[in-house]
Amino acid sequence: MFKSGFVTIIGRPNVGKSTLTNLLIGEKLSIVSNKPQTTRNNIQTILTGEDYQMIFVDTPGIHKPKHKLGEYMVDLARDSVKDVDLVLFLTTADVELGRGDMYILEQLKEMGRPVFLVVNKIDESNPKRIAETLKNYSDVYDFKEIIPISAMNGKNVDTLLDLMVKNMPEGPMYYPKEMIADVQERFIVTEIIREKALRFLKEEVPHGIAVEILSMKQNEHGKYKIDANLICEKKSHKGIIIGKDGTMLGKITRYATEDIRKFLNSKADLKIWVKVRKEWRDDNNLLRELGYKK
Ligand SMILES: Nc1nc2c(ncn2[C@@H]2O[C@H](COP(=O)(O)OP(=O)(O)OP(=O)(O)O)[C@@H](O)[C@H]2O)c(=O)[nH]1
Ligand SMILES: [Mg+2]
Repeated sequence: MFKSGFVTIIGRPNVGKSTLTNLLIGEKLSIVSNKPQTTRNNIQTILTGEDYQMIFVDTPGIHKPKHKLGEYMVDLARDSVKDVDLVLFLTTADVELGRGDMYILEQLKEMGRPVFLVVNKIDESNPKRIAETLKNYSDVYDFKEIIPISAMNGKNVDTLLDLMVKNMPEGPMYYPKEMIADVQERFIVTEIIREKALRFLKEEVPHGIAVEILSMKQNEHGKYKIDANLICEKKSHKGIIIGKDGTMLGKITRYATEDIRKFLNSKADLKIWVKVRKEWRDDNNLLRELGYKK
């Protein structure tokens, strides 16, 4: 019997949803950073085994939105639990069961789908804390399974995968078996650039950043030429992003180019221009242009 289905991964920002998604498919398609609110779109990846196919949906972290971009992100995450076969509710081994988590659990209760509690980052916690966390959560929700994991070192991820397959209904192969994602190359390239900006910039600057690909073409030798805008919210941010003598922008460009080459498996030339668009995170037209609006 062939099994298949959709699995959505939700939770607070920064708990490791994208790290887990990448680990499950064995390829880095979702960007990861140590700053909350890294993921802004629902990202579909596909894992096909001998007798199953699962489509994972990595979602933006659920938080209290402060602008229209945030509202869009939280709506996406919330909508992602509709019509799925299984929900992975990801959290970390904090003894505190916060209001953010409670809010998500309330929503899950209403939709009545099977939910696994996945407690991530056990590598940086101790057994006592982990045990307390598992208890606190199972006191407030009737989870189908409870699995402590580390998406960083892979601990227990095999067990998680087995349990997910076990819970998939009988179903068809939705995508060709060699396909690992339902996203465009262009999208991944913008995300790689944004990831480097998130990594190297500090405080509020990285959160106000968006990336727009102006052109992406391959020449006759197969080399990619990519021009991109890095959009920020303030003139003062522009200065920080460019850095003294262009060092910061140089660094972002260099690291992004390296990952883009690996991802496209081809040579690539990347040029980035920094643009200021005041309050783009609250501007419906700009949000739409940047792919952050339905
Ligand atoms: N120690 C440890 N760190 C982890 C683990 N999983 C993820 N991280 C780190 O946690 C941070 C956040 O990871 P992400 O995968 O971006 O988290 P996310 O839930 O997708 O975050 P948002 O997209 O902002 O909602 C990164 O610095 C990861 O390297 C883990 O199992 N152990
Ligand atoms: Mg993420």
